[in-house]
Amino acid sequence: MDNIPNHLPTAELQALDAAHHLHPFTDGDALKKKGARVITSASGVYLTDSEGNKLLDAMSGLWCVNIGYGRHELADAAQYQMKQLPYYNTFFQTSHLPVISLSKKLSELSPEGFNNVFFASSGSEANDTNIRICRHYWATKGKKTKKTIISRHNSYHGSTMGGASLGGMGYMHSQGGMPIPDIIHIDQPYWYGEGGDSSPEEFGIERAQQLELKILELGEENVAAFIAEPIQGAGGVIVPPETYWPEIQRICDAYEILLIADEVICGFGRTGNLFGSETLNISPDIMTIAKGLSSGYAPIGGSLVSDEIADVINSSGEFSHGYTYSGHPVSCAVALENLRILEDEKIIETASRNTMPNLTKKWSELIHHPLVGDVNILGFMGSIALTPEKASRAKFASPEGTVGLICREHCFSNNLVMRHVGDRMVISPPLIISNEEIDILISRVTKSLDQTLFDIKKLGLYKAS
Ligand code: PXG
Repeated sequence: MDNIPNHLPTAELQALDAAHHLHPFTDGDALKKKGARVITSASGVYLTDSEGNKLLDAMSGLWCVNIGYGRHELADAAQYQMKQLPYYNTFFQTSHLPVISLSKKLSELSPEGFNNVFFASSGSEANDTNIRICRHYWATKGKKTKKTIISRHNSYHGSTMGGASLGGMGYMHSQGGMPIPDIIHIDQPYWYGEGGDSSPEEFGIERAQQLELKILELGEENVAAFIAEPIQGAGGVIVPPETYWPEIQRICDAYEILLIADEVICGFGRTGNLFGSETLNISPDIMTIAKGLSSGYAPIGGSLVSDEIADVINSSGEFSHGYTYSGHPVSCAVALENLRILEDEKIIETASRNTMPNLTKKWSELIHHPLVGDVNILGFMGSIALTPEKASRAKFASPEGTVGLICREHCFSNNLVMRHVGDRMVISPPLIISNEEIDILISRVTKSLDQTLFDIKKLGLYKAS
């Protein structure tokens, strides 16, 4: 079945959606006025909406559909598993075939010294697990005061109380009393926006050294871990200066703290290797995984932990933590099939050899557009910063995100899904995007930028703050 046949007219679907569905990260009243875009099917890199429009999805859904849409092998794997064993848990000394196979597979694929995984159903849950694991790890080792986790402003680690607290989004913290205790944020390595007159190299070192200063301020005996995305995704695809990660690694090695690499977006090929940590030469103790693990076809996440952490947790008596769906058999079967396709079809190798360099080249040329002040790209994570004044890296006088939103709307009208984060535009296409589709993507981005420039001039928004 390619589509839900004979669905209701779009306006009726939108009215039902508005009446009964509370959307994530959405202004409900604004959505009610406008009506949701209803997606009905998808194939490859294209989505089809209820009006029959075909949109190029340059966001892989929400950074997750790494193998592209429409791979029926994953549907077959899910169907087989649902018939065989739709559910069983992994609590109380039980297990099942898909979770055993996936755990083994992930151990084979992970860097040396990573042979254990704790499963969740999402990246948020997995990061909540990480809070539990790293605090329990230190307590088991007799270091009960090592509880504080250092994270970064403008990082994204999920939307549960734990995940959102780890994340550095002020607008999330302000709704519901976050961050929870013992989570502290340092500044992000965002040179274009915050680097002032320093060079990117100097700035990368300075921002990394904030970690060391924070450890010294809090006392090493009170710090459990540092968590970071190898490349910030939801914060606007911020590729850190080259000096940043080596300095962070030096600090994490020099002090007795755990390093958690949140690979929820970077993992499973997005940066050209299986993990972003490989691309950026990071040696973490824990890696958060989700999204690309199943290419979004089924909800699954997890925490890959070092052997040392697994040994300590195993020796601690009962670890009183887990989710009904930890290691859900259908999600595990789907993830296994996804990993098989990624491997057998050499999707990551092909992208990193062929399409990633091509997109990098063409994306980088967008710097010549009058509205673009900055281009960031690594693998298939790209961003551009919109600016009214390239030379000074100025922001717009209008509230942040006004121009970005205008641009995103033009993208939609041009049948392109590109997200805006404030006035940065971001992309994260499926790994299977072809060079011809990259040309279509770039031409739609360029057209949308031209239309945005035209509009903001007309509206008087082409002004620096
Ligand atoms: N860590 C990172 C690095 C993420 O990007 C999560 C954890 C949480 O995963 P779950 O599966 O709980 O959503 C994420 C999720 C956006 C956007 O608009 C980004 C995410 C989720 C939803 C929207 O950029 N990232």
